[in-house]
Amino acid sequence: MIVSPSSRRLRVFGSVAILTLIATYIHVRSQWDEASFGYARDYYKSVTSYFGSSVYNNTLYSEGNEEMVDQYYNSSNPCANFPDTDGILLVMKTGATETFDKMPVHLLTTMTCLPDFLIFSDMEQQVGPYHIHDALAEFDESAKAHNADFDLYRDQKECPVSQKSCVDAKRDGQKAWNLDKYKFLPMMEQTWRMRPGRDWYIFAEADTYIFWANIVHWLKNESRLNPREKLYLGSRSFIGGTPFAHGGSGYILSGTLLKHLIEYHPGVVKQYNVKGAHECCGDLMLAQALEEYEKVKIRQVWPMINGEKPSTLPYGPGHWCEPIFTMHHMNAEEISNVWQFEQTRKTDRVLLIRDIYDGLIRPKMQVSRENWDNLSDDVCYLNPDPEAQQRADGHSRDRQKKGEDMNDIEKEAWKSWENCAKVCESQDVPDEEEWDIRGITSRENEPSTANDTEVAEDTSPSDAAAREAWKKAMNEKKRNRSCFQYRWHDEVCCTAKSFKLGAPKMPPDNGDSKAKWVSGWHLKGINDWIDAMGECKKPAWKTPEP
Ligand SMILES: *[C@@H]1O[C@H](CO)[C@@H](O)[C@H](O)[C@H]1NC(C)=O
Ligand SMILES: *[C@@H]1O[C@H](CO)[C@@H](O)[C@H](O)[C@H]1NC(C)=O
Ligand SMILES: *[C@@H]1O[C@H](CO)[C@@H](O)[C@H](O)[C@H]1NC(C)=O
Ligand SMILES: *[C@@H]1O[C@H](CO)[C@@H](O)[C@H](O)[C@H]1NC(C)=O
Ligand SMILES: CC(=O)N[C@H]1CO[C@H](CO)[C@@H](O)[C@@H]1O
Repeated sequence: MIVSPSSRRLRVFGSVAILTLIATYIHVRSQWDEASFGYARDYYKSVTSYFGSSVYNNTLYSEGNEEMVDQYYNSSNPCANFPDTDGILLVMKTGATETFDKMPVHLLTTMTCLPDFLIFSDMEQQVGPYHIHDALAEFDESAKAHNADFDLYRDQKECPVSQKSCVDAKRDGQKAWNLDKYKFLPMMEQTWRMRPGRDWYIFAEADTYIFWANIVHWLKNESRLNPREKLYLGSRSFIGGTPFAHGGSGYILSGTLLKHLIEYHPGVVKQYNVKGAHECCGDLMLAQALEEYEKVKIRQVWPMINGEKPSTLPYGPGHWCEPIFTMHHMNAEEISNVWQFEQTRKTDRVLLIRDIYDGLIRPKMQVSRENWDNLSDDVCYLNPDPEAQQRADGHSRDRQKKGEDMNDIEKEAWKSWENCAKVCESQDVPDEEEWDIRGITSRENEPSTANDTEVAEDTSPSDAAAREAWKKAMNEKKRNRSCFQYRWHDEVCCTAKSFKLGAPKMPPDNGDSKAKWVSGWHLKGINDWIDAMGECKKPAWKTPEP
């Protein structure tokens, strides 16, 4: 081998340099050990002891939920009460433009306790140590090339900066939605290939929160469902008469069903990739594929699998003693809060919808809020004047109570928010104390019986029985309430048959008091209803409907 003088010089120089580096390293390392690292360790110790080893004030603890949650949040052992998810796989779907907004909070909360999961997107991505798979990687190239829905897919790969910067500049959220439907079936195929043979596959979106303790307990113990059967479970929606499991609420496939769909029908993914151009939504297409190839229809698990979040859930009849499995439209802050709620609950019994209300919503309820939409829109009262009817939105118009069905209070309800509030007030039921006042009056009016002194006794058996009967009837009425809250805006009064917190609403530009949104909660009626319902004796698990 011929070595030129200059390269020999380089080699000598290189060796000297490396030797020098090693010597320096050995010399300095001993100092690091005592100095920098030691310093860092001591600093860490002092910080943790100051805060009491990852124990913090529980920011959810507030007046009204002291009975529900601990005052302190001990975050040192988050997975202590996490269920054994053996045999169950989570598959979460997101999109490249939102991955970094939505995924980190999952990775900081529930996913820290999951031994395994898959994340799919419309581009291969990496978030810290977590890999995001491109659901569309194997999509037929020629099918992609001639499909405008794939513009975003191509643009994303060209984006020289962060996806967020590229997409913000275009303000084109619709494109991510158009692309989303193509991910569902390829995702099924890749999931089965990468993680075959699980009992259950839970599919969710990046804005879905999963209550793991409940869903695992139900799947493994409570539901009596057999994963050897072909099962497709979710919250049922319809498009064009076809029932399907709403994707954002999360849905569940048994391993057997996924195996059959993917292994026994090799053409299904390709066929639906083509079909995608003519269908609105991927969750619908999945239902179509399951029906076409496996004759399997969705089984309804709502309201346990749920499309609302704590602030929009309609608490009340049918949404109270039911356990909750999922919630949807959850932003990162909401996900973190619900996780913290689960972590700081004082009990580990099954989490019911009413617990969400008691722990997270009740402390926020107040008599009224301005510039607020409480989502009251079950029954509406409008100005009967034709012009006003014309002005109102169709939704409120369609939900009007018929003139002849209205009482006097309801007839006036559109005139002001105060009038609107009276609709709920008018359903109030007298409290038990009033029995004594009323009871005496009614007894005074009774014809006197053989022994007057006995009638005056408040404790006579017949009297106690009457009191009980009255109480029962009043309780019945309390539970039967149909107005819990109202919203008034521009001569439209709407009331709701459930109670929910809702969301802020932009104040009107012109300061017109008629245009202002006022939302109110009839707290007495809500609390009466809650009292009349009593404790939930046991969780109202729903049997999946065929
Ligand atoms: C915890 O909350 C209390 C009051 O509730 C407050 O005085 C204290 O400073 C808080 N501690 C920390 C570490 O924020
Ligand atoms: C916090 O939890 C850890 C682990 O469960 C426990 O060892 C520690 O004592 C707890 N700290 C407090 C202050 O309760
Ligand atoms: C679920 O069932 C298994 C066996 O059927 C049992 O060992 C386990 O304790 C049950 N878990 C719960 C939370 O009931
Ligand atoms: C409950 O309400 C319905 C409809 O509002 C009514 O028909 C029924 O009589 C009510 N029952 C009681 C016990 O008040
Ligand atoms: C979720 C919901 O029902 N939102 C409604 C709130 O109120 C406005 C105004 O009536 C409606 O347009 C929304 O649909």
